[in-house]
Amino acid sequence: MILVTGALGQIGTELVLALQEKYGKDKIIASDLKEPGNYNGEFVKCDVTDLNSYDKINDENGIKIVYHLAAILSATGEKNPELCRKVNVNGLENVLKVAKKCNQRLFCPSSIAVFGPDVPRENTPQNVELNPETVYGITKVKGEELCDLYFNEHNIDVRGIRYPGLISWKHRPTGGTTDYAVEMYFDAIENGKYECFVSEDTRLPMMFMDDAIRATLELMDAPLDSLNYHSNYNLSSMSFSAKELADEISSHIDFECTYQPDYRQDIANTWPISINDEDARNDWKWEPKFDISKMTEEMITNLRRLNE
Ligand code: NAD
Ligand code: AKB
Repeated sequence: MILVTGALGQIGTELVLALQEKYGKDKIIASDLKEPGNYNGEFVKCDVTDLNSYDKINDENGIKIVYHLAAILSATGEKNPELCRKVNVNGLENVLKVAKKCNQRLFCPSSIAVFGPDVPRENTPQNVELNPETVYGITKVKGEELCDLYFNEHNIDVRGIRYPGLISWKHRPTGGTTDYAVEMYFDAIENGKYECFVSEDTRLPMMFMDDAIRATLELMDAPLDSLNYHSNYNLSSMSFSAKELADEISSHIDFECTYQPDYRQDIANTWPISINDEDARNDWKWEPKFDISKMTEEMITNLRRLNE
C-alpha cells in the first residue's frame, strides 16, 4: 500500500491521480490535515506531527511506500516560523522513524529554497554550500540532511527532488512564493487582470506540474545503484520573469498585469534564477517536455474549460 501525506495540496492533488492510475485506486491512501471534500478514493485524516497516530495509520494499513508532501511553504513559513519548523522538520522526523520501523521506501521533496544568496544564481549547481535565509529554506536543508542520514545510517531508500516553482491548473496554491505564476493564469482567465506580488523583472525557475509528476515517478522507478544523490536532485525545465509570463499570457487573451511587490519579493530575491540539473539528466535520464509556450496553452485551455 502507498500513503500520500499532504495529499490535498498542489502536488498531492495531481500525484494521487497519477499513482491511482499507475498502481490502482485501491492501492493508494491519501491523507491530510484538511477534510477530504469530494476526494475520490481512500482517505485518512492525519497530522504528521503526531507520531502515535501517524505510526498507527501506517501499521493498520501495511504501508510500504510513502510520498511525504505534508509541509508549510515559504510565504506561510516566514509568517509562522514555529509551525514551519514543526511540520517540515518534526513531521519529517516522524515519517522517517516510521519508515525505519516499517522498512518503507520514501519520497520526500525538497525545493530550490535550499539555496541562499551566496550561490551562483544562474545555472545553480547541484553541489554548493547551502545557506538559505528563509525559515522555509532552512527547514528544507534540514530535511535533506535528515533524509541522507536515514539513507546512510539506516538503509532507508529515500528519494527527493529540489522542485522549482510548480505551475498547475487543478489546484490554486496558497502559502508559497512562486504562487504568483499560477495565480496569474487563474486571474487572467477569471478577471482579465492580476496584481502580481513580485516585480516584473523577478525571474525564477519554474516547471509545469505534468513534468514534475513524471519526474517524481521516474525518480522513484530508477534503479537505486544508478543514483548518485538521494534526497536532493536539482531539477529544471524553464525560467522566466514575471513580465515574460504576463506577455506570454497576453498573447492568448486580453490581460493586464500590474506589479505590487510585498514581503514575498525578499524571499524570491534570495532564490536561484535557473538550475543546473545535469545529475538528474545523467543518473535517471530526466528530460522536461514543457516550455513556457506549451505550458501556457495547456493552462489556458484547461482553465477556460473549468470556467465555462
Ligand atoms: P501545499 O501547501 O499545496 O500542500 C501541503 C499539504 O500539507 C496541504 O494540503 C496541508 O493541508 C498539508 N499539511 C500541512 N500541515 C500538515 C500536517 N501537520 N499534517 C498533515 N498534513 C499537513 O504544498 P505542495 O505545493 O503540494 O508541496 C508539497 C511538497 O513539495 C512540500 O514539501 C513542498 O516544500 C515541496 N515543494 C513544492 C513546490 C511547489 O511549487 N508546489 C516547490 C518546491 C517544493
Ligand atoms: C514556494 O514558493 O514556497 C514553493 C517552493 C519553490 O518551494 N513553491
